[in-house]
Amino acid sequence: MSFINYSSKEINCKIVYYGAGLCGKTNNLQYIYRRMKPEARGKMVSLATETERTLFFDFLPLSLGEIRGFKTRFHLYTVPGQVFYDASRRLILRGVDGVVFCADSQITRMDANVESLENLRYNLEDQGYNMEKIPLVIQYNKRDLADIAPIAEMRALLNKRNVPDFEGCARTGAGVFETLKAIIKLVLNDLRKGVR
Ligand SMILES: Nc1nc2c(ncn2[C@@H]2O[C@H](COP(=O)(O)OP(=O)(O)OP(=O)(O)O)[C@@H](O)[C@H]2O)c(=O)[nH]1
Ligand SMILES: [Mg+2]
Repeated sequence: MSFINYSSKEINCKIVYYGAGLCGKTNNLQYIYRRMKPEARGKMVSLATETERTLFFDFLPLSLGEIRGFKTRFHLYTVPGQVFYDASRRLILRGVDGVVFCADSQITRMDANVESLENLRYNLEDQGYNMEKIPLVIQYNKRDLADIAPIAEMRALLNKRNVPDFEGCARTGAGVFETLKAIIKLVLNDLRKGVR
């Protein structure tokens, strides 16, 4: 739920990067962190194992200037993709305003992508959100690898709602800001309409 504080003139929005294990969610946030000006970003917090798998979440707050006199902050989170961390994913989805679904383009990961998208639907609806209405953007990540599925195939499988989608390579940063800008735009549109 976007948090609008009228006395301090602040808007806070929460964006969650969701997707199967190792699809590249943490790499998205790391790239954003590296490229944002220090005055626009807060500290990035990562709770990860030694092998860099996200254990609980990553968190990166961004200050994106003012909208009609309100300081606007976006709080970016990633969920842990590993199947057994479902309780954490549910917790992190609380109060979400927009979701980036990060898909792994490798052919061998298609089942994991589908499973993760279904898990997102289940967890959102469990908390009273409508999967068909929540601001959603899809990123087809790891386009730099060799054994990847064609975009048309991934679209047919993962983007039935026809939401904005982008090819990406989170390691080099390709598509990362396009994805972020698109989800911010959708969240702000909803905010303007007073949906949330
Ligand atoms: N080749 C390639 N590798 C990538 C890309 N994005 C991420 N990786 C690699 O994939 C691995 C996993 O990336 P993470 O960003 O940690 O994945 P994650 O989705 O946060 O994984 P969990 O925290 O386990 O859910 C790392 O070794 C990354 O370097 C990409 O676009 N291309
Ligand atoms: Mg991670």
